[in-house]
Amino acid sequence: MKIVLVYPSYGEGSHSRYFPFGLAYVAACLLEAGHSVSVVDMEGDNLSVTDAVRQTVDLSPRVVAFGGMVTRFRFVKQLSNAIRQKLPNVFMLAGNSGATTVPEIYLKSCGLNCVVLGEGEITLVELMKTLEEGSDWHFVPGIAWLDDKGELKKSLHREMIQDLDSIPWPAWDLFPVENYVSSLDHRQKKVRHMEVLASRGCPFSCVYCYRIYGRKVRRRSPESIVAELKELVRRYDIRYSGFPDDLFTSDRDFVMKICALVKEELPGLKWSCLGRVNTVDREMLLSMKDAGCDWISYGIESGCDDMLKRMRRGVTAEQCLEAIKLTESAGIHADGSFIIGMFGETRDSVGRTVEFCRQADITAPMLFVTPYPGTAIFNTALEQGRIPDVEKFLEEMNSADSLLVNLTDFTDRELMNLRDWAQGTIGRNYLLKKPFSRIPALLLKHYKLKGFIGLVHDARAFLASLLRRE
Ligand code: B12
Ligand code: SF4
Repeated sequence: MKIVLVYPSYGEGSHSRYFPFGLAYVAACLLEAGHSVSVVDMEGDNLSVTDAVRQTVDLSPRVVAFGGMVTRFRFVKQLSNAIRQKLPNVFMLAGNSGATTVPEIYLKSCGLNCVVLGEGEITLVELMKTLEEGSDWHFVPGIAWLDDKGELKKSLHREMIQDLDSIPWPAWDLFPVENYVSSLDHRQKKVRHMEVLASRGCPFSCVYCYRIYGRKVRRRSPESIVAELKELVRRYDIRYSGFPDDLFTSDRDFVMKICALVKEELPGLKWSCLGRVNTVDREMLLSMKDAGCDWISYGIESGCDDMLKRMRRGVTAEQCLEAIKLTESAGIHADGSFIIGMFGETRDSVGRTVEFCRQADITAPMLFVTPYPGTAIFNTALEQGRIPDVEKFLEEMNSADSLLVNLTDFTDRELMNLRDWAQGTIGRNYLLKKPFSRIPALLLKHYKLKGFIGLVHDARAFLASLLRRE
């Protein structure tokens, strides 16, 4: 069957390029099942909505399927409505975190025939088989649709895939892979890169997080992971990789085995991962360093224990500080992510986060807490009437750089000022700790990324932060 997979853009003018692993996995399974699969990639090819619609329509597909996380909803909506006008009989569906958590909105606003809930590999293949055979697709487990009265219906629950090694590797070549490999990586560095997913699932319960893969952690075999890395080096000459898994560092034996294999079979490859602070120890970090790991990003979120408790992080600020110091002392750069604006946030709690960053000697963007669908805080915010129009909220979503839903007792303006103050102070403390090496390095990086005008803009923002007081 002729299927077009569409990767919606993240935002107009966005320069980031994030390889769509979800779509690439389902594409690989569709190819394996013998379907004819094409990709229209707004992000990878930098397409406008008009171009993406034209490319899709020109392919005359029987099925159009949209991917992309919830932040890309507005593009799914624009694309799907335009495609429906030109191809009234095409079967349209969407998958990924947005379609899974707010299926009704996707179905109603995008004119979709159904959405795929959760893991898509097996569900989509079964759905396509059923469509091809002309049988009733409503019985395929793992989907949702609207009935004649416009009410949401769901088929039986789809069990998670237990053996991750049974899933084929992502179908990289269907996408403009060179554009991804040669784009800036998540550290804003230009090095040929492509990441690899090593596991799925997370047992923790952070209130701002949505776990599409459930609480049980499933891991691929280290052999399969390293074989995939070798294939990426062979095919695309990648020099840098990474594991953006929720919990890459949570199983010591698993990490140690991967390190041993990477060291032996891929000497010279550098890589990064996401980490959880209470799952690393010195010996493990040294092995990771030895195997090429040069960067770990920890989800720290706050430097205040009370806020960490409210977030149900299950760790303390002290543990976060220790992990960062341990990581740096093992020769690996430690990075952290921070959020501001949780229920109960105060000036004092934000001040503690700023102080935490000073002690840890790190800088990081501070994003606004956003109650993404599927999270505990989304439900609370809805109950409290803080999201009066969910669809509008989805359409406005971005990378959490602007305040969309205020969960605090501050006014919007106060919270935004507090964020600017905290962000500025964290950056200033960091730069002024080693001014002669850090300030020129930062200016050079910004010049490379944004050109002279961007550089002037950032320099002014830095100077303004020196003057700002909270
Ligand atoms: C890597 C990653 C990123 C990368 C970029 C990813 C990308 N390609 O855009 C970076 C670091 C940039 C990033 C940023 C953000 N991220 Co992020 N990210 C992830 C992470 C860790 C892995 C995503 C991934 O590749 N997974 C592996 C693939 C295989 O899984 P998948 O995409 O879910 O695909 C499966 C199913 O969803 C489904 N599926 C997917 N697509 C399709 C399509 C079809 C047609 C079908 C049938 C099925 C299907 O089948 C796939 C295979 O089983 C997830 C957490 C997670 N465990 O998934 C968070 C996650 C997706 N991110 C999230 C968030 C909130 C963000 C940010 C908004 C954070 C922020 N505050 O700035 C930004 C937004 C960025 C943007 N540009 O849109 C949330 C989304 C929450 C939600 N309710 O939707 C997640 C779930 C984290 C979390 N646990 O809360 N992210
Ligand atoms: S934030 Fe990380 S540790 Fe917390 S539930 Fe989400 S994936 Fe798990």
